Amino acid sequence: MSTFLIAFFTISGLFSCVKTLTDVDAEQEPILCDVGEFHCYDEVTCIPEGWLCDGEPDCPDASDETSDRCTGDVVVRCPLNHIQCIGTRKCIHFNKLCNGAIDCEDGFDEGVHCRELLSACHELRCRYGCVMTRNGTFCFCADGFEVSEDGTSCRDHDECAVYGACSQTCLNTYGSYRCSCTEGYILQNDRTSCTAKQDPGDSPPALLIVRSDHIATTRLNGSNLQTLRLLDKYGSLSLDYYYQEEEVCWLLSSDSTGRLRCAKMKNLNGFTMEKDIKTVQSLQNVEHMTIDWLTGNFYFVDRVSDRIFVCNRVGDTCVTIIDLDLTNPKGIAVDPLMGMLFFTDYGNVAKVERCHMDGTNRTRLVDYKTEQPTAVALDLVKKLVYWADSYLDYIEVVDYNGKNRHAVIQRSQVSYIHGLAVFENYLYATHSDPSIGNTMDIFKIHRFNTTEPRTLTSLGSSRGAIRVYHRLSQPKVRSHACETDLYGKPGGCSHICLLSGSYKSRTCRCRTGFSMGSDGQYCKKPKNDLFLFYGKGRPGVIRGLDMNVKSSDEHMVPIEDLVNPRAIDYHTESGQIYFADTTSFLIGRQKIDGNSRETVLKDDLDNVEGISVDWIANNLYWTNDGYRKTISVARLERASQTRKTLLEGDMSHPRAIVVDPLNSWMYWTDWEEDEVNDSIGRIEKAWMDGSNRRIFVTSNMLWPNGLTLDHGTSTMYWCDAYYDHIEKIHLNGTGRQVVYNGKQLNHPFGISHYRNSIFWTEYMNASVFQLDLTSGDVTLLRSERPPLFGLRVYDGQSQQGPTVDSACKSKNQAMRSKELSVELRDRIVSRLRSGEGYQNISAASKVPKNTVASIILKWKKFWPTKTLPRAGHPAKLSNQGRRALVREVTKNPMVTLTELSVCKLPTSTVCKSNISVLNFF
Ligand SMILES: *[C@@H]1O[C@H](CO)[C@@H](O)[C@H](O)[C@H]1NC(C)=O
Ligand SMILES: *[C@@H]1O[C@H](CO)[C@@H](O)[C@H](O)[C@H]1NC(C)=O
Ligand SMILES: *[C@@H]1O[C@H](CO)[C@@H](O)[C@H](O)[C@H]1NC(C)=O
Ligand SMILES: *[C@@H]1O[C@H](CO)[C@@H](O)[C@H](O)[C@H]1NC(C)=O
Ligand SMILES: *[C@@H]1O[C@H](CO)[C@@H](O)[C@H](O)[C@H]1NC(C)=O
Ligand SMILES: *[C@@H]1O[C@H](CO)[C@@H](O)[C@H](O)[C@H]1NC(C)=O
Ligand SMILES: *[C@@H]1O[C@H](CO)[C@@H](O)[C@H](O)[C@H]1NC(C)=O
Ligand SMILES: [Ca+2]
Repeated sequence: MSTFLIAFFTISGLFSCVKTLTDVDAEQEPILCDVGEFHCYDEVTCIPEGWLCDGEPDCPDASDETSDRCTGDVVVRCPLNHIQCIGTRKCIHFNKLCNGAIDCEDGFDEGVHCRELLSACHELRCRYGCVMTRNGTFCFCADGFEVSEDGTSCRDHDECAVYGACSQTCLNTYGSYRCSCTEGYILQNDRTSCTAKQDPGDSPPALLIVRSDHIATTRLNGSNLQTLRLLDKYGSLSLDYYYQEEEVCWLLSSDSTGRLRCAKMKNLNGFTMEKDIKTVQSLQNVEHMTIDWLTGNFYFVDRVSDRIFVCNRVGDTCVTIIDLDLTNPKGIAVDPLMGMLFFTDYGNVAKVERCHMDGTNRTRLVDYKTEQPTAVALDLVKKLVYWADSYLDYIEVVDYNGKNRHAVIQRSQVSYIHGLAVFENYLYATHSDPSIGNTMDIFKIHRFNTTEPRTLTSLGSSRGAIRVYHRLSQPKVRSHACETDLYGKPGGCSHICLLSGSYKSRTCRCRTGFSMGSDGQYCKKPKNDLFLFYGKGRPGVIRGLDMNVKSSDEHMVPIEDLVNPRAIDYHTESGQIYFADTTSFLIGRQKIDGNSRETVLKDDLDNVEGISVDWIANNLYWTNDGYRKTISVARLERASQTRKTLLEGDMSHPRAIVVDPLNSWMYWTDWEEDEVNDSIGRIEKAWMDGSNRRIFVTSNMLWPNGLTLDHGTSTMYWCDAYYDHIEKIHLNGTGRQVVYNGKQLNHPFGISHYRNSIFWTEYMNASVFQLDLTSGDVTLLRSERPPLFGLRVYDGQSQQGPTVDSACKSKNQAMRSKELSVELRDRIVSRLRSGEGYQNISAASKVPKNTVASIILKWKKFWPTKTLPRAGHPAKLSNQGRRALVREVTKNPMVTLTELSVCKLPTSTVCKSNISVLNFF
């Protein structure tokens, strides 16, 4: 197994290089390498010098990665007043240069230069002493001092600025320095190291290790390995503990949702009172988890939906705190005393980041010379962040501000670090090299004076997490900002309290579907739900986004486990989001509160690139781009029994669709493949029963992508992914105009109108933009990982009956269509059944025509038609009426039904909204 892997590695790493060489080197003739190339020891391969010691064997004999070549360069850094014996790990004091005794093995420190450079040294006029090396001279100072800028005089050396001078607190003094330890630790005889004090009754520090089949504990030296609990076969990758509550929690990633379990552990003696913590968000794809030991909140990294979220101790509230600019999040660690969270991510830019524990004030600590950062661990005393990089095979450290970066260890033994913990002078790490098979090593690495990692123990297992179980790993404070108040609310927050930038400051957040009150504590159900939502691929998910960029309220639970949710729409009455997943060939729905996920339609669907909800008749329209190109409709309920194809053919690639049930028109876009032969895209329209089909817009159009209507001004907006602009046109066919064609438009996909703004998604650049139609300003709302698909503004108020609101409000504030009394409804219906026209009913009952229309619509929808007496049978268009309409429309092709004012036509029972139900079921 391992030989095979290594062979493969070599071939793939070298492919371009070896291939050209093997043609030439048939006789194995030694070759010369160019400047900037390294000659492998096999004498036939040249590799770029940059590939030396990069952790990957590039020479066939791996001579570019030998330990004598590579480790020396990286790790050896000589102390002050010392010099490295070239090519070795040995450092000698300046005093030993030219002292007549050979101190470096190769005699580098002695030689003729010692005599020749005497006069040069004399001229330097060093205050303290002069160093003579083979290639030059310079001054040095007494131990504890360093040469100042003038190159000759001496000043105090700040030893505390050197990584690892003291294991905890360091005090610089003139000519020297002093180490001390913080509370709970004792200074050791070496005067630099601190070890944890053991109070009577303290359990001794121990390692907690979780791996595929059990949770185990050992002493810090690897002795006394004990199994605390066996796990089922899938096991866990993640574990943490809550010292104050003597509780250990771990994640079981086996079943479809993932499970968080916690148990009490007294004195490392096995578990009692084990329980499940049910979190409202799925933990299926969580690999790293950590506990904030002040509040008890759990922090999770979801590696599939690429976000970091936090759940409270009981799991009933979970909120996402980071989901932007996150591509492959891995390790996570918290310092609740500082209110800070640290995490690693490797996407386009590999990075180690920091933010407050509520997700705010995000700051990059490291974003260069890191390729695949994995685990992170914190030194809470010195405020240092350790992280492992599994591509560059190192563990490095920076401080909380991203400064003072230092390599702790770099060598192939530390690739594949999954878990990392810091205690006293050591790092503890779990390591498992997949090519070596099923073993997990526990390493102990001195973090200030690294020689080799010490393998404490090897366990038969794959990856797993590690923690040092000790009181001092989770220091307490007297009181923090999320302490529960008199009413049992943490930090006074009604849902969840997150520390933010310090243990003394906090942020309240609300669970999905609630928004924060003005006091910043109280969560309420928003009266009018209003948010943006959009579909995205890789992984396929539909997410919500507050229209106010600054707010982190979440109005909808993300719809996950999708592939390519390209088309989306919503229905406010049922609170449902509808989506077409083009790769799964289905149309589904889910409520914005995360409930009632259902497949609405799944047979006979090809590429459904556009869907639109008719909220008046409760129907769903969609385009289908497959072998058949169709526009179809079905009821929202019982969709598969009620589906019907309205239009077929004469389309190239039907895409977006939008219905205008107020005026009974539907519009859809049709792509052309390319620009040859003057082919053109177009927007077509038809009545919502499929009749009266006609081309609405066609010139200067190729890939019209999204469609959206502004009902207020009777305007349609669309974006063209070929011409990269956003256009508009009045629904009466006049006033076509480009509204925006700025550089942000690269391949616009979804578009949605709300009030004075247009929102759109960029497919490849994966951004969500807002265009202010008045000022022309464009704002970037969100950046995502591509691709992004359709987008809509969910407006709880938008799906009203036809102009009911304005018409009624002016006459009678209290009278709204939804509140019409039952008697009034009955009266209207009975008048209709007796054959009266809308006009008359409206006049007689003093209810606006449109309201009458919508009542009739509802009545038709729910009334069992068969049992109706003949006279009251819902009026279909009479032939006469139909002909009249057609005549009118053909005379004036751009007319809309509003203008047509169908009620004026000879058949009085035909009114405009009537057409949207036209009884095609
Ligand atoms: C001496 O030469 C070595 C490499 O040969 C170089 O790294 C070093 O900086 C040089 N020292 C001085 C003082 O020039
Ligand atoms: C490991 O540490 C424990 C105490 O922590 C000690 O009793 C034991 O002797 C040590 N084992 C070894 C092999 O050093
Ligand atoms: C946020 O972080 C920056 C450093 O990146 C810091 O200067 C600033 O004070 C922090 N803001 C808050 C509110 O803590
Ligand atoms: C570092 O470790 C080595 C070997 O364990 C030891 O000889 C050396 O004295 C240590 N150096 C310091 C500064 O502690
Ligand atoms: C496009 O042009 C090519 C050659 O110019 C021709 O063969 C083809 O039939 C044309 N296609 C259409 C749809 O007109
Ligand atoms: C078309 O509609 C727009 C806006 O509704 C209106 O301003 C314009 O006068 C209309 N044009 C025609 C020809 O009806
Ligand atoms: C969008 O992406 C393209 C290429 O992928 C790039 O050239 C362009 O600058 C990006 N535009 C924006 C606004 O990010
Ligand atoms: Ca000093």
